[in-house]
Amino acid sequence: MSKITRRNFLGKSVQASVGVGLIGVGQTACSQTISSTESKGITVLSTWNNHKANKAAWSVLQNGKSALDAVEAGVRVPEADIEDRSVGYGGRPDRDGNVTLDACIMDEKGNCGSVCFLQHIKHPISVARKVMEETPHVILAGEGAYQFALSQGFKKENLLTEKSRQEWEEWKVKSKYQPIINIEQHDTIGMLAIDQNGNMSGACTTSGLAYKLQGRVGDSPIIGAGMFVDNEIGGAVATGMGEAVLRSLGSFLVVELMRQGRSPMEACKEAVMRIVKKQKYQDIQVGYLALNKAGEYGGFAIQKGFNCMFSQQNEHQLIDVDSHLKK
Ligand code: SD4
Repeated sequence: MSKITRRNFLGKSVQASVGVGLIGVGQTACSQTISSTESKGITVLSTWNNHKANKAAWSVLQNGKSALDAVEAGVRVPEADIEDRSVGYGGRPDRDGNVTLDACIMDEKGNCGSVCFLQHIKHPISVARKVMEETPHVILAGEGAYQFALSQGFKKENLLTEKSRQEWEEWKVKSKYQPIINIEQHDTIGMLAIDQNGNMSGACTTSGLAYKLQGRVGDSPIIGAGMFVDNEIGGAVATGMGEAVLRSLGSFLVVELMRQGRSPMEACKEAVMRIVKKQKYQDIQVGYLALNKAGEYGGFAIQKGFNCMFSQQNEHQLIDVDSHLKK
């Protein structure tokens, strides 16, 4: 039986974790050579406390299936979960009451697929995979994505739950658009996995920011912004205020920084610091997670309160991620 534990993943304690040999996140990153590190076996990393999603992905990997199958199966869990208010079914609507979904997926060969502004379909990640596998395109949007989903056998469903509808009705009284850090920007799932062949894939899926303008698309379905995988190096995922991630193409940046020798945590930190340097950051959250080919992970966020699920060696850990702002 796998077990779930909780630990802190703050800058200093990361270094300390190297000592216990569990994960080598903070190892003298700049000089780290990935090829010299022994494989740590199948691995899953996801944003926020998505332990059910990690476990679903884990069992797919344990059955010898691909990282691509694992990330799809993993993120389908919150997509179907009515309690997850930032993803799929049960997600908060835009300001006109429409639940609109964004998702993308990428495999170890660099193939990718994405849907954005998709309505009425519970599993946008599976539609994104179909875009990747069944079309010559990368992104389908809106009505076109919806029609494509229907043509692939997906069913039309009402995704606006009573709870979300009531909250939206209450919101309309004042109609104040001010996303709340770690609440309305919370729970988007970005997931990276390494399978038994050492291949990495990634997925990201969200209903985006609550009460956004109709038609708004965030970072999550944009390859290189919400998620990016390069099987030679590693992958990265983002959560939080999508506009800030889009302006800096964050996930691609994190992977490129790892290519230059940064550890996963250092790469995430530098990508966060680019936002801090060039954008208004005080009232927004952005968190990055990265996983390199050796199975080492790291993360960094603007604000306190970001955490992640890390699964390796049959252990699932909920880990607090370090941040630029400490309060
Ligand atoms: C977006 N990045 O649409 C997403 C929101 C998010 O947890 O990450 N929520 O901007």
